[in-house]
Amino acid sequence: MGTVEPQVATASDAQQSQEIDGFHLVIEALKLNGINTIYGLPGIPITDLARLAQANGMRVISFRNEVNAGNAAAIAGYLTGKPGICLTVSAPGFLNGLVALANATTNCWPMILISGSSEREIVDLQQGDYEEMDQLAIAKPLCKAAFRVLHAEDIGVGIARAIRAACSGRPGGVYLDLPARLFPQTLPEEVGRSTLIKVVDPAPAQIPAPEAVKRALDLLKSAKKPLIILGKGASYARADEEIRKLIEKTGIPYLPMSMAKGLLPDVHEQSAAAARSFVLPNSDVVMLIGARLNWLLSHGKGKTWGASSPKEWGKQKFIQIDISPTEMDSNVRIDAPVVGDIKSCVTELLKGIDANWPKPPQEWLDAIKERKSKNIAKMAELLSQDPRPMNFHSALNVVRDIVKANPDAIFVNEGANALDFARAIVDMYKPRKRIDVGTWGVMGIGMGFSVAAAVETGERVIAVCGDSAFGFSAQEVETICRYNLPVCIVVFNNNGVYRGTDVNQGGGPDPAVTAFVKDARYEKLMEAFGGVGVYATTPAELRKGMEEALKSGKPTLINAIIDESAGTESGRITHPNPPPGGKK
Ligand code: OXT
Ligand code: ADP
Ligand code: MG
Repeated sequence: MGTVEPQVATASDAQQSQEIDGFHLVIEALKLNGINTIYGLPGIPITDLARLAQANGMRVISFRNEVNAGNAAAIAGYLTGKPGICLTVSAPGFLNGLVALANATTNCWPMILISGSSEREIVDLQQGDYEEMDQLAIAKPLCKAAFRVLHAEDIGVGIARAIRAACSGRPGGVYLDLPARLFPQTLPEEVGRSTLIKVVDPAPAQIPAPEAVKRALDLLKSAKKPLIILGKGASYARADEEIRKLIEKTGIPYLPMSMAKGLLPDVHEQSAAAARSFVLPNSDVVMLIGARLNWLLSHGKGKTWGASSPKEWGKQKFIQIDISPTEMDSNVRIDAPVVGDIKSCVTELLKGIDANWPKPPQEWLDAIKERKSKNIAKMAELLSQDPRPMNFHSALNVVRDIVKANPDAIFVNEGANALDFARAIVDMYKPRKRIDVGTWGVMGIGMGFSVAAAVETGERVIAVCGDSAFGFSAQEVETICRYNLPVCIVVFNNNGVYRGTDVNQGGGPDPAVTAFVKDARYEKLMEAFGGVGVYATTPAELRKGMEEALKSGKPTLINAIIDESAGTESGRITHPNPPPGGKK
């Protein structure tokens, strides 16, 4: 079928009608849907689209590498519920953005990657265009949906479909392929505008079946050792009030996964976070709310759950609230699936919970309390030490205080030890304030997440990054300075990946594969771009640097010197790199 040439008004028309081009149709379609920020990196063929977007009142944040722009767009989606937009050039720029798009899809965050691309006829004949690549085909397996638009009159539908695909059901990443020749196409202005679509109800409520709600309530009521696990889906669902009521009305202990911390304050008496390895194997009914039984929850079986052999699998009975029907039974049997959006599901559950709801047996609560107080006492002992050089505990003891004093600040966290110790030590007090490496445990999210958190929320941002993790996106320190964002980066500098003490086992002159330049002066990177650099060797210097950064709102990088021998390999991942010979 030949291409449909856009019907362009001719000069002979009674009145010279105004025309609108593809550039403006894309911009207007985004703005029509309340999307006013683009995270990207300019270049052929999308530089003019970025310029025009900025000229037409959109905020366009330009990065130094598209993966960071993509990470920013992904977390913007999580933080706002609207799809974050990442704009890249073709081929290599698209591929850099694809890493973040795949990560957004894995984490169920709404994001749209818009990339310019080469013309179909050249790509399909593989005739060697500039940055030639069949981007749509490459994106499809790695994201939730992927679309291409060839004609200006289809831009409205293309953007609408991308928004709806990103936000509805299980949120995720969507790829939108815009070949270069689309942008200069024109339509009569009123015709062009009439093709734009304002998406109605992009994330429709999905009401659970009454029998599913009843089945779940009956099972939960029968529990002698109930546990509720809150995942990042529960944070994303913005059902904060409903979830708090569910937990407090039932009196059931809860375990927040890392990005669900703060849905209820971590100091809440029903939090079982400090008794994790006690409650998981000893619970008898577990209600998952927006949390998958994936590797982070040991797949719902094995030693973590007191169910090492297959005959013990299903030792616990599971209730799972999730918008994805096919998530059920993914790892172990789900006895009471409740399929729907979390807000609707929890609202329906609450209708069946009144003042007579049987509280969990006191012995269960007392056993948890006892384990919690043991772990908290152990932690307090570690936090009270003040070694030189600092270790993770003494540095994080400062961070813990600063976050407590600034509960509205967004806390970005990446690394291995820098991540794992922070998860247990730094309490969160409000929902959607902790953003981290997520389901994939991906390094390099730090600066992209920090930029988007500052841009989307207007709050202060505290980013605690391992020195390796920071290195993945360090160049965006310039981006943070360029937009003068209130980001306080704390680099936990222990001279390497996991630690700085490894040696080259071959005995040669090269450093160990995990080792970095010792005592690297990361703070000078921030100073190079006009920000504030702090070199901190003590908790007092770290505290002072953080307090000043939060007070001034100036881009700040604190190079926190951490004992290079502190920390363990791969953090707390239960299956670290298998050593040679396979046995530990
Ligand atoms: O109950 P028990 O007794 O078990 O105790 C638990 C809690 O009850 C208790 N707890 C408490 N006690 C007292 N008080 C309080 N408040 C409290 N709260 C909890 O503490 C313990 C632990 O609790 P936790 O953490 O909840 O429990 P647990 O068992 O750990 O939870 C299990 C998991 C799996 C949920 C948890 O461990 C988890 O979420 N893990 C995530 C791990 C992860 O994702 N790590 C990042 C990836 S590691 C690796 O992949 C790295 N790489 C490779 C790489 C990556 N990832 N990406 C890319 C693009 N390229 C390469 C690299 C390169 S990490 C990394 C960089 C590392 O170097 P850095 O320099 O950046 O970092 P450093 O390590 O600092 O040098
Ligand atoms: P965590 O890593 O914190 O345990 P996961 O990313 O594993 O969380 O799980 C998030 C789950 O939440 C996904 O299965 C996703 O389908 C689900 N989810 C996301 N948003 C909603 C929502 N609004 N309603 C119901 N389920 C949701
Ligand atoms: Mg390190």
